[in-house]
Amino acid sequence: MHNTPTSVVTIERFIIEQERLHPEATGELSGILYDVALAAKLIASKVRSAGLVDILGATHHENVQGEIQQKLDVVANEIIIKAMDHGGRLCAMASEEEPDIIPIPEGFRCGKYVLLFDPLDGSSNIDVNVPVGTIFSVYRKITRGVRGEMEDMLQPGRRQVAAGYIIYGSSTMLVYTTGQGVHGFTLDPSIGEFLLSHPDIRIPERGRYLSVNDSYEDDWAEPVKQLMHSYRGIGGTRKPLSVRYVGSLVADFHRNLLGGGVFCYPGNHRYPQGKLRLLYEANPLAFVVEQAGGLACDGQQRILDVNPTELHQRSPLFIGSRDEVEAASAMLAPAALSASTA
Ligand code: AFP
Repeated sequence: MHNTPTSVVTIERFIIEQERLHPEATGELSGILYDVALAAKLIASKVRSAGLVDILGATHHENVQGEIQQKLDVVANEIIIKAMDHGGRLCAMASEEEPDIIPIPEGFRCGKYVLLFDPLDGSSNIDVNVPVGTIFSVYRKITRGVRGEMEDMLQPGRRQVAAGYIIYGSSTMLVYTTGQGVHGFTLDPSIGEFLLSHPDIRIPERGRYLSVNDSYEDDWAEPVKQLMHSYRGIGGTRKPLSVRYVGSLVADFHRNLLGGGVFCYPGNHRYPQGKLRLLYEANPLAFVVEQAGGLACDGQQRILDVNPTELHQRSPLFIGSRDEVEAASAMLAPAALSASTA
């Protein structure tokens, strides 16, 4: 396969080409990726018109038909469920927006995969026209029954078979991996197609950017404070990283993936596990970053090796360029990361 940014390759064609590399593939995973791409287009069109709601709709709460306006994260959640539940490829889903497993409705066939997703991450940024994103993660079912169960959801991230995200920014991009590198597609809104724009993304080994909300500094443990000081070059130990923090994980992650950098959301005294969710945020982005040559840890161990115990479990996160995450791991949990990735 010799796809370059100058050849016009739709996401559908790319997925088919990837599938051909696996003669044993049944096409089910490809089908999931098509459906995710469809959901992404539907969500993108809603996000694009978010700023027009107050102009076209009657009030803050009612639209022109007199229906109650739903928050966009709820809309995105419904779009994904409706795009995915009837394809016969999934046996259950889980969403950051829903307390429990989302079953496949009666009457539809169940497949051999589960999908976990954060439908609209960073949604508090929508009101101020700042990029938001969708994050997704796919695992093969491990239980024996027809329907997906909690055990299928609570698998360590290293067992993911696909993961990725969609960023609704100045353009809409879908970035995903199935364990064979990381590939990015940009939505051409004039034809409604995702076109291959970033084949085989590699994250620079050294970072340029540091993404962290340092208003929590007073609550950080001493080693975390030291790590952040070192990233900033305080004390002259290294060239400082430039601070860039959007407050939308997907946007911060995407910048660091392309330009090199590290995103940190440490635990603190008040929230020892931080804010981000292991299954919907940390694991999928960790799979992407490792496939691009980077690393992700929680300060104690590699993210992809954490054994989840709860659907909505939170996790500290240090993710991005290899050198920067190794520095985090060396300062916060000496020797742990290098042992698990060796
Ligand atoms: P919202 O969905 O509430 O905007 O949260 C976004 C988010 O989960 C993630 O996208 C950001 O990186 C992180 O929270 C920002 O959290 P802080 O405001 O605590 O820095």
